[in-house]
Amino acid sequence: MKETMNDTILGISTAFGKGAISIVRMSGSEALEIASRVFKGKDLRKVPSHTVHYGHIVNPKTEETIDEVLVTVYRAPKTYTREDIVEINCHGGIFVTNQIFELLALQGARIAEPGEFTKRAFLNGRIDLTKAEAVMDVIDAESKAALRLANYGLRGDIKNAIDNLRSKLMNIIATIAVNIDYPEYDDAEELTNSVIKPQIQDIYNQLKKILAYSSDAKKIKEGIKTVIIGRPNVGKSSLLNALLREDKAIVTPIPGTTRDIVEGKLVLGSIMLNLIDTAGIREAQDEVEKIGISKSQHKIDEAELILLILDGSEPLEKMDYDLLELVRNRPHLTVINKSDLPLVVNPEAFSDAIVISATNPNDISKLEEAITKYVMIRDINDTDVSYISNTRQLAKINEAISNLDEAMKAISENVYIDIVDIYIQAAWNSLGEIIGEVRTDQLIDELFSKFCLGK
Ligand SMILES: Nc1nc2c(ncn2[C@@H]2O[C@H](COP(=O)(O)OP(=O)(O)OP(=O)(O)O)[C@@H](O)[C@H]2O)c(=O)[nH]1
Ligand SMILES: [Mg+2]
Repeated sequence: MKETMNDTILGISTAFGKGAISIVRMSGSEALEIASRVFKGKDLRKVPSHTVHYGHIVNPKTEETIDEVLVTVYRAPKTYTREDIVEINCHGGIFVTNQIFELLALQGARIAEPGEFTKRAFLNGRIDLTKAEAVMDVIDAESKAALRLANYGLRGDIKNAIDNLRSKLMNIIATIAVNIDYPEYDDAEELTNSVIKPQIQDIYNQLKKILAYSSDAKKIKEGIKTVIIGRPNVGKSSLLNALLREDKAIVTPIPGTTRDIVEGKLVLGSIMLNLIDTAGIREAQDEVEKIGISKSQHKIDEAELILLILDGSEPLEKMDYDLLELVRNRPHLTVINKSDLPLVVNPEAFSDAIVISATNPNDISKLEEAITKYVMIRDINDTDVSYISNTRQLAKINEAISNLDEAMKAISENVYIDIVDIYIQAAWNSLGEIIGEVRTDQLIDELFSKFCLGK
């Protein structure tokens, strides 16, 4: 069915499955009318906005009662979508929820596309694109810090920062357009060099700063890819299990136990690690192990943090030295394991080794502290910068940066001012796409389709 903005949409806004309550939601000009046809209680068309009403959902044809419910009525424009909204809180069974949903659909409400409620909020001008994307980030947040970042977006910090930069660009565009005669400058060339160029440079610097902080923001949102490596039997899987507090990977005294990648998520305060346990690296004994080892090597290349595990109870082998060399120029921590056994590896020989036993919970806390310290994400309370973690938004920031770079180059080369103007306008457009002031229908459709149903 083709979406239009005029019809009344219908969605189940709670997660699919059995629960204490479910919420069936409608938005649109017919929402109150449709709801009142199936609701026995007060006349919903006459109740004030933002009020809750007790009653029953009754099939108007059969007069059969379907559920006892609470209905909340929100009248436009102070609602999530800026349209009339009705939310039915029913009992949280799958069957009963679907019954109410179907009944409303039969009365003329159209089943909403994923994200269509939020899309309406955007199209009706209640929120900009950065806020819409922040709604999704709030839902997806997996740690305290990720939630805090999402809330910056929701509060409008990103929109404000972008608006501010865009209005500065608009000033430059206006200056060029009116071609003001500055008596104190002999010619246009001097004007662009001494007035316009520093202004562009300033905006450029601010965008660069956003980019610099965004890598932290991305890590907070998506987690840090952390790979556990080492030769067979050093205790990689034991360590993964200890960190996850779960028997996720198989542990045996037989070297070559882990043959495939085992993954898990670990939240450490404000950061999240995507932990990956790998097959121990050695001369493979068979085909399966060979594949496992080659996967391990791939993971090392993609890692944002490597935990290199050494067995402290045995003399180091050539493979240990090879691995130490491999991680030398990559972000890594060296972990000497099995410290409950007599140590033959001297920790002093390493500048930064952490000595632990994977079997000792205190040591696991010690390792977690070391990881947190090593990763050291800047304090995200820094209010001076807007953190952007969204890939689409970052691509647009990059576009704006390269256009401003071109503009400054053009000025240095004394290129005709109209060309400079084109680059500045392109940058202004790229920033406009971040907040959705410049947009295509395709972008909007794609973006909202990533939402859950009923949101
Ligand atoms: N004493 C002692 N034994 C440990 C410790 N950590 C792991 N082990 C033992 O070492 C053996 C190998 O442990 P795993 O965790 O399977 O080692 P791995 O590095 O994953 O081995 P592969 O998967 O074969 O590469 C098991 O018998 C563990 O119980 C430790 O801190 N102290
Ligand atoms: Mg293992």
